[in-house]
Amino acid sequence: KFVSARKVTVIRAPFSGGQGKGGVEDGPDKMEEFGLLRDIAELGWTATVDDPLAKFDLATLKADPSDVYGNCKRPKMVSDCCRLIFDAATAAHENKTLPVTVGGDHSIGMATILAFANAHPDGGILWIDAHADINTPSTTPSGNLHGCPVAFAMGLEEDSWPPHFDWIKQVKHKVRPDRIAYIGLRDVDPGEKKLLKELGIAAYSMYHVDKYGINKVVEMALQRVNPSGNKPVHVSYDVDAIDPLYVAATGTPVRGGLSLREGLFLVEEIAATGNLAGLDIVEVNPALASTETHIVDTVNAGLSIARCALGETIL
Ligand code: 5AB
Ligand code: MN
Ligand code: MN
Ligand code: MN
Repeated sequence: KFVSARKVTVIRAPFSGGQGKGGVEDGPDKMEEFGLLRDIAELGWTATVDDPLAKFDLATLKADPSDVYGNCKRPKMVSDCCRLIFDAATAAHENKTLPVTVGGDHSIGMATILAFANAHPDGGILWIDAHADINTPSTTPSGNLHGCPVAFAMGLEEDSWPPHFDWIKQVKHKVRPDRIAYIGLRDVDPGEKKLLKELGIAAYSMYHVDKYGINKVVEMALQRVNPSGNKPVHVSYDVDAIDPLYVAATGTPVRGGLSLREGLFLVEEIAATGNLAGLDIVEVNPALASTETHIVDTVNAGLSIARCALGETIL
């Protein structure tokens, strides 16, 4: 269909410039150490690995104190890296492979969902997260660009953008507000709430998961972003959507999240539609664990998300 014969492109995104904490750049290495490529192969997929940021010295770029614009932190680093990830994801779509982008912080989501929307203008996006990540440079309370990727990919409030992001303005098909839905929200900033309301974006918070159950929520979300049921779907999965009981090693944990099973069920459901055409797994930060168990649990949750997305079923 949208992806030919079980081919994935694993896009490594060992990137941490979208937020201040160190360690999230080790996400791809840890996921690979725990068997990401083995698991992909065991499920019958052929993987090509792309490492678009390999040419950068990311630690030096992150330490550059001059890379600020207004209150936005590291706009040049985020933009330069996202542009390369956008190109890698675009190539993966052109080759009819399934891009699986492994972060790294969630700022790289601007690149992957923009590439998806541009390659599949009629596709739908699910953003699985405790946070809405739709702050603009004028609403961001932290200046951390991992809280802003959805706004950039939608082209919201372009006048407030650091000029580094001008390249996004040239991308033909942006993310449409009626083609993205959230699941798992529980920490949304005031400016974000206003944008979600104004734009009429489908947002299923933990309140809705409690009220309707995860099965109904996934069904409603898919209905919103893919009403015909036959268009491609991209899943941008921030592991902090899952409760910190199961996923402790992440930068911005918020209690009261999805259970591990709810978090995996929703990917199993999307995989079962046969429409999955893009996946991000982000915000695994092995350095933020206080015990070895935290690292093992968090990385294994990331791997389980990947396996469920690629069609693993319990029976
Ligand atoms: B994450 C916050 N909304 O903008 C902000 O982990 C948190 O990619 C953003 O979802 C969290 O700084 C970004 C307060
Ligand atoms: Mn594609
Ligand atoms: Mn988050
Ligand atoms: Mn996020």
